[in-house]
Amino acid sequence: MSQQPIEAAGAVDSTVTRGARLGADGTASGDAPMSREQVLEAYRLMLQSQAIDDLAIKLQRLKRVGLYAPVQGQEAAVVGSALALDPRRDWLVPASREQPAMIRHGLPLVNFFAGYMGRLDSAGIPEGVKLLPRQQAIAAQLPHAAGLAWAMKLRKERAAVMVYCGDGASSEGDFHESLNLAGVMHVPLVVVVINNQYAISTPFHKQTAAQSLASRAIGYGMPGIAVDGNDLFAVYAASDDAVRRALDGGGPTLIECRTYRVGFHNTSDNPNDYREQEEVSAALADDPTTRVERYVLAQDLLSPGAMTQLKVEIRAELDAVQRSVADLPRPEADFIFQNVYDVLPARTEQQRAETVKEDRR
Ligand SMILES: Cc1ncc(C[n+]2csc(CCOP(=O)(O)OP(=O)(O)O)c2C)c(N)n1
Ligand SMILES: [Mg+2]
Repeated sequence: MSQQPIEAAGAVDSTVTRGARLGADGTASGDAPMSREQVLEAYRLMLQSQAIDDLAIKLQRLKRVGLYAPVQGQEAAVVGSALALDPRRDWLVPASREQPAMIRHGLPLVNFFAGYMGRLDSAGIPEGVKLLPRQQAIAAQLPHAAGLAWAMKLRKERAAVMVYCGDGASSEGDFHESLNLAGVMHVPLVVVVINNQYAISTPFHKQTAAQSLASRAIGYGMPGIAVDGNDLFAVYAASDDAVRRALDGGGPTLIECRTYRVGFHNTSDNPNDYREQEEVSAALADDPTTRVERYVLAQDLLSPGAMTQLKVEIRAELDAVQRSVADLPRPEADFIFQNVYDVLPARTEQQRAETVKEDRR
């Protein structure tokens, strides 16, 4: 077999994209890659994501939510990529911090809150919604996504699969195996790596000696592109290109969105233990939603009054949903022991009995 030509490296653009992009002051250079309706949809989803973060953290403090991982700081990366998909056609495979993408793809708010508030009977993904569940096991969603994309190809269905993972996940074996398979089988997969600079407390430079995660794409024989993950337009443009390539039989793409996890890893984490406040302040000053908000005002897409009204409506809707979910029946305590084993092992059976007894007190 002849050797892979070295020029293949030329196919890989691992630099941060330039061109028609949205700057920190809210001005776009070049033509906007999104329509007016798409910008407004993105802005609404970004505001809703912020409101969900606030509400879920409050509910966790009230012991009504078990654990929550906020999106804060990553809204443009998550929303900009998800908006490149057609939910009726394409599949979305999340990691565990892509809440607005899951909602945009068709997960109803009630089901979303039911999952976090332990009303598991109501938390499922409705039939027909092309979405996989949140994945807590780091990188374990990637083999599923590569397989799903391969299935689309085998079935000759014209659909793209978008899978998310973090910078930390990109150091797992599952990442390598999945991207390698996706490259070899030339499947319609878009891998969005949300590089938020941390895997819990481990900063990027301790996770990898590489300068760029996008440059890994060359090893899998696919295009790799790094974008400013706080720039809605840059993320959308790169994702839209990648989805089109997937649909047109051009195979997989790796997109690295460079952003910052402004919030804590999750509600059980204290990031002040491992990072400096100046770093967080700098990220806060480059908030991705503020960029879009400035653009929306400058382009007169919404008046200041309509913007305030929208924020009030979003919060009121979430509050109503969370109240309705709180009224749903709780599952019995032994629910968590079902659907794994046919016959429970002795120790697990003992735990089940203790849990049920504890719950009846
Ligand atoms: C297989 C596995 N190993 C370890 C963990 C514990 N863990 C939870 S989140 C996390 C870090 C993930 O970092 P990253 O992939 O960058 O995603 P982020 O949390 O920053 O969104 C780890 C190690 C886990 N959930 N699964
Ligand atoms: Mg991370």
